[in-house]
Amino acid sequence: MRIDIVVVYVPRYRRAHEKNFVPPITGIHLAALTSPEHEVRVVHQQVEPVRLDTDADLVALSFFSGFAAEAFRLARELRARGKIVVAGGPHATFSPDECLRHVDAVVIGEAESVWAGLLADAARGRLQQRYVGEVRPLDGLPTPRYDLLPQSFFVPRVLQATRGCRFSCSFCSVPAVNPGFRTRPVEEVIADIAYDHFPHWWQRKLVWFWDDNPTADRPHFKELLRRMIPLRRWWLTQASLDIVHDSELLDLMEASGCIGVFLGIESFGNEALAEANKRHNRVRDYRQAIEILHRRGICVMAGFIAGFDHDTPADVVDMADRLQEIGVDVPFLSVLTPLPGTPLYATLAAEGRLLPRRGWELYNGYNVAFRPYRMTADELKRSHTALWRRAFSLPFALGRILRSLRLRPGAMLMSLMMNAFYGLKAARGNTPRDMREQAEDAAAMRHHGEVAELFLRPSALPSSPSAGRQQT
Ligand code: B12
Ligand code: SF4
Repeated sequence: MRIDIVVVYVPRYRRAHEKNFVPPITGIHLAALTSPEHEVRVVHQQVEPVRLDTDADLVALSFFSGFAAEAFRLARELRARGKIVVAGGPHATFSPDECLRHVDAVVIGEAESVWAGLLADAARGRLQQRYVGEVRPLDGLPTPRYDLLPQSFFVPRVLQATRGCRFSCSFCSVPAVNPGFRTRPVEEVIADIAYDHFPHWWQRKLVWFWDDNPTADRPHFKELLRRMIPLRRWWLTQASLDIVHDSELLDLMEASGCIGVFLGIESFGNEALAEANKRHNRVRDYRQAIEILHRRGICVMAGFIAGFDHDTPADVVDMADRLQEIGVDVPFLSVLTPLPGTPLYATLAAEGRLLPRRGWELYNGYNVAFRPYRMTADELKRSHTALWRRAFSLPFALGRILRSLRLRPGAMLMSLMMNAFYGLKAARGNTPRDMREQAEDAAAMRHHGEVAELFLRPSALPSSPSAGRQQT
């Protein structure tokens, strides 16, 4: 069969947004899992259009909740042209019934145990509707098909050394999407890192771990870092703040070429952190933790969330100054989003606080889909936009760039590129889209008026993946 794997994307900014910095791994991983008897292509909608007149027999759509409306539109168009359409990913995992109104089959959970069977069934004309992936050990995963990526991606070598996370923050679906914490054999991760068929030196140099927290199993991660030292790469990852207390780990990170760490700092409010079940973060430790990473020359990227029950609009805007004070090099600013499958979703649904008539397009991390506690939904959106503008204003972005001049070269480069990127966006008024813009776009996608009623009523979803799962 000819197979197109499409990683769905919808712009989240008002105007054009250059999106070829770093690709998702999902498409090229699924392609690597695909038997060579099939002809496979990977389409990243963030950088290229999806061809509805494709000659593929089967189109596999991967999407987050925020992109579900677009995925359903694509499915409708492709099925009208006689294609078999299957769906997978976090949204399909938590909302399989909704997806099945738009696609021929859905994969719930991880694909490794079911993908080959699904394709064989499709080839024989015996496709079933639901395939439930098992949570298996990660041994033997293939190297992602980097050769199928458009060459324009700045950091094409994305990979995973682990899956899952040992924490359970209320707003995060990771514990449900990737249950437990699993590691890949070090040897196999090194094989991915050693892949070198990229045209540009920086593409060969850079490695981006798309893990949730690969540092959770210290012996495994330290062994990996020891093995990475001779490869002389520059690498980036997500991690938890507790890494700063492990000097052996920091030594190895430095020696193996770590240039950037993304920390989920989330909030400056202790009550908000408790509410988020993020008790492993302590506000008083932030500045020192970042300083420790800076002393190693590492660029600190950090995620912040606006809209916890304890937040007021002033607290939200104030985050711009506070993240600057603690020394964050690159901030990522989100609005609290009740993602399906999270404890937050279950709580807000039970409290009747999921806003009706707010479709999945508003579950994209930049919009408000629930009733906040100490402000209105509009106030939260407006204060988030004000936060975003202030945090990426020229003085703030420039200040961060100047401060990062003392970091190691790769880290400095990352800080420079990302701050310049977001700073220029802010200077041009290219802010995250507002709710009306996002909703209007989705309404256009729904032009046949047949997107499920669930689309307008996400509160009808199961709150855990198991509630939505059925055996085939
Ligand atoms: C890497 C990552 C990113 C990267 C790359 C984004 C990307 N498009 O891939 C970055 C940092 C850019 C990112 C951003 C965001 N992310 Co993110 N991200 C992840 C992370 C940590 C790993 C995903 C990954 O690559 N896994 C490895 C691959 C191999 O696995 P996979 O994608 O899960 O796919 C497997 C299965 O799901 C399944 N599968 C997936 N698709 C398909 C399709 C078919 C047809 C089939 C058969 C199977 C299948 O098979 C695969 C193999 O088992 C996950 C957390 C997690 N543990 O999943 C969050 C996660 C996916 N992100 C999430 C979110 C919400 C976001 C943001 C909206 C956050 C924000 N506030 O801005 C943005 C969206 C921006 C964007 N442009 O897409 C949520 C999605 C939840 C949901 N219901 O939609 C997750 C689950 C984390 C969470 N907070 O709960 N993210
Ligand atoms: S937010 Fe980060 S630390 Fe919390 S459960 Fe998700 S991946 Fe783990």
